[in-house]
Amino acid sequence: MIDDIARIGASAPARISAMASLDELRALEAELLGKTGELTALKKGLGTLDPEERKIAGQAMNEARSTLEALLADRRSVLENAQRAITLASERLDLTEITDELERGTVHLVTQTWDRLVDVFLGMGFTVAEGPEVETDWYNFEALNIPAAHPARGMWDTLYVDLGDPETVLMRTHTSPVQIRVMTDGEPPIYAIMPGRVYRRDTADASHMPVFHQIEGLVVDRNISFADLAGTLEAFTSAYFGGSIHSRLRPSYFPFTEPSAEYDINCVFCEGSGCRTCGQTGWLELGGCGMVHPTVLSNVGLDPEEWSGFAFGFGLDRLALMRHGVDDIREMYTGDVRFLEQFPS
Ligand code: FA5
Repeated sequence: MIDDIARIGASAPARISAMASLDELRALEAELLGKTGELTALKKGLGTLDPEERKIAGQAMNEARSTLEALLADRRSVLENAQRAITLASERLDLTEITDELERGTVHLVTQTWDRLVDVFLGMGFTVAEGPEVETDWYNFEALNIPAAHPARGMWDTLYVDLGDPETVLMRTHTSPVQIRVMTDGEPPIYAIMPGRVYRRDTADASHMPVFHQIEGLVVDRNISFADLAGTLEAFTSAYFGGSIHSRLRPSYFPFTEPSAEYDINCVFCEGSGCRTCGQTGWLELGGCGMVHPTVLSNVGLDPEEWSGFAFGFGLDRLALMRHGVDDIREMYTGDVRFLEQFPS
């Protein structure tokens, strides 16, 4: 029996270290030490030995079992570490890799357009002013010669703020109230542009958003004429769109300008020959303009006999659409990176 124990003990280290997986190791452990294992089978024969031999064989068997258990534990630890390393490698998150692939974002198309318009007008000698998005009825309507119940209020579907008397505080429907602020805060001569966000109860479609941007222009000086307005808009058009695009003014109506006009440019898609976007007219409408109404000048304490001026207001988002050939304004506001990254800043 001692020989059998010695044989098992001698062959075990090589057999144990040959085990390549935890499953194989578990099977070998059962073979060596389990209920039906080799040592257990020998143990059953101890009873047949005389007491002295039984003592020696029993001791040898215990030593062999302890040695095998230690070898099995060592091998198990090696295999468990190897298994853990494989798992860790497969689940590894390489954060440095993400840093490498991280791409620089771009300035939003609306912001790019805003910055570019400001650049163009600064180059033409204008200053920049801004006003609040929450306005009072006075600045948004009254001072602009649109009294309460004036039918022209229907031109701007207004979002009112639940503050103070009913319908006295509102989200500005256009940037024109900033004209009033510029004229009351400063003195002519005034050559200012006023970009900003505006709000209307408009349903979003390919050319409308309930929240969009406008850029307002205001000139007040002595002897300003309609020709100055037309010349300024033409100079802006070629500076912003390039020399092949021209402007035209069409008679229109705004309560705060007289005379009033719509400002159109040659269709940037067909350059004037007529296409689906411009409804075969060859022209695209970008905003309104006109000579500042004498009542508006009086409302801000300026003498219409001494001062005259012109104003304009364009859809800033629409300018961006025209310049970049985008056919749906809603694209600008989905936040879709695939759209935005087409306009690197
Ligand atoms: C005005 O808002 C006037 N305040 C413009 C003005 C200023 C006239 C100074 C005279 C003197 P209107 O409502 O037409 O006008 O809007 C001007 C431009 O804003 C439009 O031509 C269009 O380009 C843009 N716009 C209007 N509504 C929307 C909308 N829902 N979504 C996107 N752009 C719009």
